[in-house]
Amino acid sequence: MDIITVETQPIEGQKPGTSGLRKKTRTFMEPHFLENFVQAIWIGIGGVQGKTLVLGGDGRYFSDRAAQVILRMAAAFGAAKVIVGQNALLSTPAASHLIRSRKTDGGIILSASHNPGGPDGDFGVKFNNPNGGPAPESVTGKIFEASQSVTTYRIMEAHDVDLSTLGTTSLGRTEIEVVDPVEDYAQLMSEIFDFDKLRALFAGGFRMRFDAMHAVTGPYAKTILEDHLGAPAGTVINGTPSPDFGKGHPDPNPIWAKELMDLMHGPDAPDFGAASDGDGDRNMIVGRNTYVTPSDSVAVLAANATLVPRYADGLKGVARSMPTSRALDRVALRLDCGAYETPTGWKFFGNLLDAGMASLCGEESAGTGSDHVREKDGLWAVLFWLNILAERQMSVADLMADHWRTYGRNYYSRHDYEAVDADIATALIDDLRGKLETLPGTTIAGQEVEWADEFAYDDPVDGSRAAQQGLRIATTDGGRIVFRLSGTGTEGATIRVYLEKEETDPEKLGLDPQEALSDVIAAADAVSGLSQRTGRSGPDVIT
Ligand code: G16
Repeated sequence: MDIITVETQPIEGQKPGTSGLRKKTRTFMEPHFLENFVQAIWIGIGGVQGKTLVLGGDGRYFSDRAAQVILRMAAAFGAAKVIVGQNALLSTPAASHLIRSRKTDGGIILSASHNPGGPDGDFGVKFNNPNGGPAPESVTGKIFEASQSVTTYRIMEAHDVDLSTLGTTSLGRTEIEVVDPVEDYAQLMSEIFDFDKLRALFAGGFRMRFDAMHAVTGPYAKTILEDHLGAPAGTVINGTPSPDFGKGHPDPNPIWAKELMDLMHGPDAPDFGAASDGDGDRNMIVGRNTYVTPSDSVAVLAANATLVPRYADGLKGVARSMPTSRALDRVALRLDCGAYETPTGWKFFGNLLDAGMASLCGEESAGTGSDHVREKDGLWAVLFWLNILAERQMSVADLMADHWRTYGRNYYSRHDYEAVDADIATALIDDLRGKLETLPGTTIAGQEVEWADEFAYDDPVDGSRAAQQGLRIATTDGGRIVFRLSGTGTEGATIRVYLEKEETDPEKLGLDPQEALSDVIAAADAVSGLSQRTGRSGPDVIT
């Protein structure tokens, strides 16, 4: 097997975003695009010679080809070993767990998360550090730098490695171990949660639907929910991963998981519904006629954490991304534990988790996780909810009502404007940034501004600073508007507007969120001129 050196030149647009490099699949399939980026990763992490890596992903279109290229490039660079999920499948949290439990030097995850797959969909490549978490900006910066000066890459000429058969083979001197993608992860879940209690719950007739959205969590959910916990066959729907996610959009929110939402709001709704995304790190929680926002979900998990064996002694601290609602802060106040506010991006939680400052984290973008891995974890969140429901023996609706009575409610919604002309979106943010200073004390659409700023984060562990992480406007009555541009889109720009309003009046805890937020929504439009500048009459997605 020869190692060849291929001449190339830097390709524009290889700057990792919120979570690795995400592009149109066809872009990744262009000559040298993937290879250049992998070469940049190897350089950015200081080489892979003698190292052990994990490799896997959500099985989307082009993953099989990309995995073979990465294996041949790892071999060409002298990697000692690559641990690969069977058929190159590994959910993101399972990959994180494997990186940690096998004490490897990191791993590569092939996924564009919740974005659609297929030749006309999206693809992505992300490097995770030895702690199992997404590489921090200090590393992604080096990878980007390397991508800008790459002129050659090395690759081994070899036949495809058989990734369908479990066991160990080799590629040149590099050992390739193909592992069951589910086994270790399922074991970890059984150590965190009270599986006996969950078995009893299902044995008692508790009905649940888990929508795997034709993505990676299908095999994980079937094994854990149906095989280990005894949920009836058919509990998991859309459970076979397909390269184009059944031509769907594997994003677990009320828009894209409509099949599940309709079921949960229908006459024969089961007790509990949940969904996960393309790579298994996001989750949606829904009870009978009750959708739980991700911001509320993490607050509920924190408030009830001691009911779960792993967290029985309490939480070390909690963390949320800045745009996530402050419902979690209310819980932290009562628990008297540390509460941290980080920029959007799971990578910012890594240091807090590693330092033992936080043990539970959550984001408005349907991500919840803990220190059991260093990624957010969809199925873990679902099992956490099940464990709480098994202990508290009440419906999701009653649990939420009880939570809001105890802590107050943070009405919350995110409005997304997708595929906006990038220049228009940038100008909108720039102009708003320019007038933030003048806003305090003024009234916008009936809302009095208390303070306004641009969020910057100083990491309390390593002192690094992340600037320009979103524009915040807070109103005197406990409302908050946040504007930022998404770092995961692949087409034009996505403007995200995060809307929040606190409510403690017991009479006003059961409103429809869009109704409760109508003043804040009007103020957001008035202060930014969003609808006028983009020509849009409303958001593309409301979550
Ligand atoms: C990624 C990040 C999350 C982030 C989300 C949305 O999630 O890991 O931390 O909240 O993107 O980011 P943005 O608002 O910049 O689009 P995932 O599930 O896409 O990997």
